Amino acid sequence: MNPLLDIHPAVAAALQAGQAVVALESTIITHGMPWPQNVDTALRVEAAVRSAGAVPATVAIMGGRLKAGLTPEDIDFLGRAGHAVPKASRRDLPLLLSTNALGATTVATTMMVAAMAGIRVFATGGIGGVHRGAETSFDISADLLELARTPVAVVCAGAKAILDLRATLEVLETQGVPVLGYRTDELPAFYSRSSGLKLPGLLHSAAAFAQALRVQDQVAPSQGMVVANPIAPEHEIPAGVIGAHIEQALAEAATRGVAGAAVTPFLLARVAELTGGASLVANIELVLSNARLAGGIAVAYAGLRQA
Ligand code: PSU
Ligand code: MN
Repeated sequence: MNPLLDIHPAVAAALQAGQAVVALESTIITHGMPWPQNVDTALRVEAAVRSAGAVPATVAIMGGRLKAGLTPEDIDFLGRAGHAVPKASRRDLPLLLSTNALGATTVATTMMVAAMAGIRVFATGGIGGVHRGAETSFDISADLLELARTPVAVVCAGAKAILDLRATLEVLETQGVPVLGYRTDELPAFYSRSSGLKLPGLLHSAAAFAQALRVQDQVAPSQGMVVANPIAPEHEIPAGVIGAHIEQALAEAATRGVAGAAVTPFLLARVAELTGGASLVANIELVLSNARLAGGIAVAYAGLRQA
């Protein structure tokens, strides 16, 4: 095992016994939602994974250690600290770990830790992607490159329309990453079910995703997968409504010169403010839905491995 990794006893016991485990990220807690909804949601997401029959492993960096599985006290601490916790993507690990720092793991680093621990399935809200204007800014999330080289399935509601979704799908295609819809053939756009962008394929059940992961283990064992689960219709914010707020947040980011790792947290927080909190409700509901689906996939996958 990686000497920098601590696996929570409940997670270690489940992995040892070949039982289902679902990884969860911590940047969504510190940078994706405000306190106290962030802590409440993180604990509800863990409960949703348990209800599906799997063990949750929320991932973070604490005291210079990689953690797979946190205590409720750890989650509360991270949630209250919020933006004071450094956002940790792949490039940040040597600095944060060697200086005993705290770090909130993004999709990229949560995948890395999940793979080290032997966890195949991960649930979150949305992945990072190609930012609009990337042809000049070169701002492409490290999440996309991680999906190309780390064998973890990320169950998400697609990616937010703050990004260039078409370019995001193109990069994933170039990198050979399967992006499969759960009962949809369109890339979901986080708050909205539809983006107008066709996916290469769709599957209809958790069991079918588990089969696809088993096959991927055999044909592309170092690759990730995007499981695109659209927000439930009753929680959706139509693209026409959210679109204007996204445009305004993007314009403000440009005016203020927000760049680098600060771009995504800035846009997420601004969109939540501009929608008067409506986007936060949608965000919470879609993460819970992703946790339930991820739990189902992890249970089915564990069953296939034991068969
Ligand atoms: N998208 C969301 N919510 C989030 C994030 C993205 O809808 O919380 C977070 C995730 O942790 C993701 C990260 O991995 O932002 C991407 O940041 P960047 O674009 O800097 O790679
Ligand atoms: Mn970036």
